[in-house]
Amino acid sequence: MAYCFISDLHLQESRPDITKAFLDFLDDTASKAEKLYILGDLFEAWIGDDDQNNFISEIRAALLKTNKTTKIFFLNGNRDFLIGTEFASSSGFEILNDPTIEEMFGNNVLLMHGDLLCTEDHDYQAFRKTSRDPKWQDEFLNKSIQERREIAHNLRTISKEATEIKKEEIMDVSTAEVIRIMEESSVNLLIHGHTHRPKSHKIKVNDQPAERIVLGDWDAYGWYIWMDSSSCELKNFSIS
Ligand SMILES: [Mn+2]
Repeated sequence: MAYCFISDLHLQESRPDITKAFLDFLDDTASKAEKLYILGDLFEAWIGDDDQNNFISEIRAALLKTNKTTKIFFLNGNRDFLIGTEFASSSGFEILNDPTIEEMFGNNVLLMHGDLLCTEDHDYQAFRKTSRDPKWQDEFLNKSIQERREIAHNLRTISKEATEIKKEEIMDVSTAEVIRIMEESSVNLLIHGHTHRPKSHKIKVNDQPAERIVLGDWDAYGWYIWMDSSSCELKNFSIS
């Protein structure tokens, strides 16, 4: 028995190399696991489950196929926070809350996208709070697809400009917040993505040895974690 974890693929039509790597990964690797956890930012952008095209249909078909061998879980990232139950149920996966605690091989594991850990980024946390409000989401989703596309594009431009002037530390997780939430959740393993800084960090939580494993974004390399009863390893493979 094994579990597989990925995040931050940022799938988009303009990167067919990453889409192909993902489809191959589902067939060759993820389908051999009992469970696949997609920890957010599967897509570069998402403006609602009703915005459909051939590209999205291809991904949905691949997820449905994988779902025959592997149970798939997803938690929303900051790019695809609008993926909802319609796309989830038609693609054969289940949406988890962020954060989620799951028992895995006798151990409690904390799963997050990772954006909640970036507590130093006050502007982003304020936007996150607004955009996760059901009322804001209803209003947004009731706009025409064209209007939503324009708003999403403008938000992206503003966010890009803000990101360029933010300090590196602000864009990373707050170590204090990592310890706080791990202690509060009584876990010794945290798995997340978002920061695009793939690495396994040995830390201490409640004076006990603990680990925080950060998944990488898919670009020149694809990143995943493979967990079984005896090990939990961050792995990568070349895409281009
Ligand atoms: Mn993210």
